[in-house]
Amino acid sequence: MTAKTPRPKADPLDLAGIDDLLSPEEKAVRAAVRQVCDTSIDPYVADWFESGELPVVRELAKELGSLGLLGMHLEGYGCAGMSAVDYGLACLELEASDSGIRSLVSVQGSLAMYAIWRFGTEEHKQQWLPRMASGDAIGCFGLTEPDHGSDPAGMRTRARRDGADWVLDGSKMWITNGSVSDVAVVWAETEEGVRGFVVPTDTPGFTAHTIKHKMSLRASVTSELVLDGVRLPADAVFPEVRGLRGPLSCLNEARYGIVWGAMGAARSAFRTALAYAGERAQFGRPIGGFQLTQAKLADMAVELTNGTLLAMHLGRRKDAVGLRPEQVSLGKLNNVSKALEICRTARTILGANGISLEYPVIRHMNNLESVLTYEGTPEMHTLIIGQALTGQDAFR
Ligand code: TGC
Ligand code: FAD
Repeated sequence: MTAKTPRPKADPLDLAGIDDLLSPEEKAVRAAVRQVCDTSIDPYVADWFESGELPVVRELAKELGSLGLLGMHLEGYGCAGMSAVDYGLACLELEASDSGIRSLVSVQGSLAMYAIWRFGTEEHKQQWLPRMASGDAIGCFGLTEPDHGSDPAGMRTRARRDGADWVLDGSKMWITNGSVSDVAVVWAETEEGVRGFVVPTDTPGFTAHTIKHKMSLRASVTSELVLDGVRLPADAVFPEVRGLRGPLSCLNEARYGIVWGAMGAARSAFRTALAYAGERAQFGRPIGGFQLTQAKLADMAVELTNGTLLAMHLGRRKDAVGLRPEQVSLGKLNNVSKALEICRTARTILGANGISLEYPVIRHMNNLESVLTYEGTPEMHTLIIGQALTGQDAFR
């Protein structure tokens, strides 16, 4: 650049120029996801949130499936086989629309499909993965129970042998996609430790009840699963994996997507607050002209940049050598907490309008309260990092 070349105008949503770290192919993936968000999600999502329903869940699943977004980082069986960074970029764009829609995709691809892809038999994979990749079948992942959330080791759901069959009894709570699922991956205690089961949801004894009265993740189906003498054939179980290693391996995948996704919700709130600060005038000038507002906006831009860079680093590392659980925890802990702070600050900049669903800010803020809790609370991720740092287990 010569001294006379004018400096290109700064992109307020990417002050550090993180975009330059993306290849043209990665930018194309991002643009394709943004387009479907712009046309099929953004015009409707505030209404879905307000009504607490996702009436088009099946159509949406098929549309997302046709774009290759379901199980997009898995190879074979109709899955797109994309990179971790591609998957992260998709999560970011989806969550810029709504955390509930990113959750639909995360639970389908990173939890239910990943569990079957990683631990299932060839028959499980053939039966479920192509239909799940296309969005023709929806899956859920049942780990949490009413009395066992952070500590799944205490789960009470039991699977016992009855002749060649398995019989499952128990319940799972707060299960995303539960009442719209065709298949549930259910983790249950057996005589040999925790094992995973592939449960078609039309199996007698399986029921799912939608949880109402949520003030967060309202554009997402959340359910209680009841397993009352659910009889499954011998081959319904994941053959090899035993113990919590099974479900926790799947959580690594979904938590990774959240590292990116949270920055999408933050970006949307920041963009809204920045525009509002430029238009809203008080005391005879735009509120963006006051130092206190600028300090808020600058802090938000710094945290958005830091979080997106961390996501990018973890994505590149995942593609190159894989991630250790504490590296995923670092990203989930930081990015969700910072995204929530960004949304709360954005809400203050919007004043009274900040509490209205006319703007996306309070929707993102409320959604992130769920994202903070699910896939491991901040306390769990703090303790996972603490364990990695000190070698001491402080969970119990
Ligand atoms: P611990 O004794 O540490 O470990 C048991 C076994 O698991 C292995 N392990 C892991 N393996 C893979 N990935 C990880 N991240 C792993 N962490 C541990 C470990 O090596 C051991 O293996 P082995 O072979 O020696 O038996 O287990 P613990 O009982 O002390 O628990 C550890 C703790 C607290 C970190 C874990 O329980 C935990 O992460 N709790 C949080 C529960 C949670 O996050 N639930 C999420 C449910 S799903 C969900 O929320 C979906 S939200 C919807 C959406 O994603 O959009
Ligand atoms: P608890 O474990 O009871 O924790 C309550 C509080 O105590 C938290 O602040 C926690 O950090 C703290 N705490 C617990 N233990 C300790 C400790 N040792 N030290 C310090 N603090 C501690 N689960 C699924 O299996 N599948 C899903 O699809 C799914 N989807 C979800 C969707 C939504 C909208 C929500 C809200 C939850 C979903 N969950 C799902 C459940 C989620 O994973 C759990 O809510 C989460 O793991 C926390 O469990 P809990 O709610 O029982 O809280």
